[in-house]
Amino acid sequence: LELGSQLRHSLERDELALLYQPMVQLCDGKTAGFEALLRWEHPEHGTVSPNTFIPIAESNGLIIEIGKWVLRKACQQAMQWQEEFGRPIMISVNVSVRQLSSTGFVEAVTETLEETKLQPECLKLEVTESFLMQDPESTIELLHQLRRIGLTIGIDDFGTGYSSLSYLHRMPLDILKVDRSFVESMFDSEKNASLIRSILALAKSLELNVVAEGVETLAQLQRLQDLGCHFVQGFYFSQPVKPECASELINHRW
Ligand code: G
Ligand code: G
Ligand code: MN
Ligand code: NA
Repeated sequence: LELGSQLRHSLERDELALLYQPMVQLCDGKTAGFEALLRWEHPEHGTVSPNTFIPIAESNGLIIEIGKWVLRKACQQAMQWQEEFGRPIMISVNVSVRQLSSTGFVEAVTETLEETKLQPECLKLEVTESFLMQDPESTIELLHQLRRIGLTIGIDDFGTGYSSLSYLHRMPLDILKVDRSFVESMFDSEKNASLIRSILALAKSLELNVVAEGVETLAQLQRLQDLGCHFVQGFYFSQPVKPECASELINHRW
């Protein structure tokens, strides 16, 4: 059977799972929240990366159902942590282009929040730069609707797409996530170092908080802190982990 039709059964067979990667707040070294990252535990192929199956789910339409499952699961988990730890825990969910553009997306998010009782302020949606620029006028409207509900919106993988600056400053956004390729190469040359400085300056002028992704070394962490980055994420702190392991990171001081 091809992967696409197997994917169709993955939900009912309980083969999808979310891992959680902590996002660390630099001003106090506290865990600010987690990004939910989807995995498919395939009975024969083992763990399949979302890089492989999300494009399939996008093309056969399953992304809508999978996306709803991810959203509900992540909100339930955040609510469970809130009850356990007595304070709100921020959760970030990646949403794909087709999911965001589908009719009823805003309603589906609203329903999930009502069902799970999670405060909207605890939910962050990560959208890609390419999505934002695909149809900027309707995107601006959609983001306003999501913002009115109370959600936080972040641009994921920033710097890898082609953002129009004139549109970017009109987009109702809260967070800019610097793509990990910039963090990876920041010590390679003076040019690369100034590139990351420029992204941070842009974020500042757009009044966006910055998350640097893919932080793997102490040197990267220190430089990012000096450059005024607000949040960091990466293997230096933790890989994406199962919910039980993530629980242990909530009160950890980094
Ligand atoms: O977790 P990992 O680094 O393997 O993720 C690979 C890619 O899959 C990343 O671009 C990430 O944003 C994307 N991804 C992970 N989880 C989800 C999800 O739940 N929904 C969508 N649409 N993309 C996801
Ligand atoms: O596109 P997005 O930013 O959502 O992708 C998240 C992906 O990045 C996940 O698959 C996650 O496993 C991966 N990731 C997270 N931290 C690091 C890191 O420090 N180094 C590398 N190479 N990948 C990372
Ligand atoms: Mn992401
Ligand atoms: Na990214």
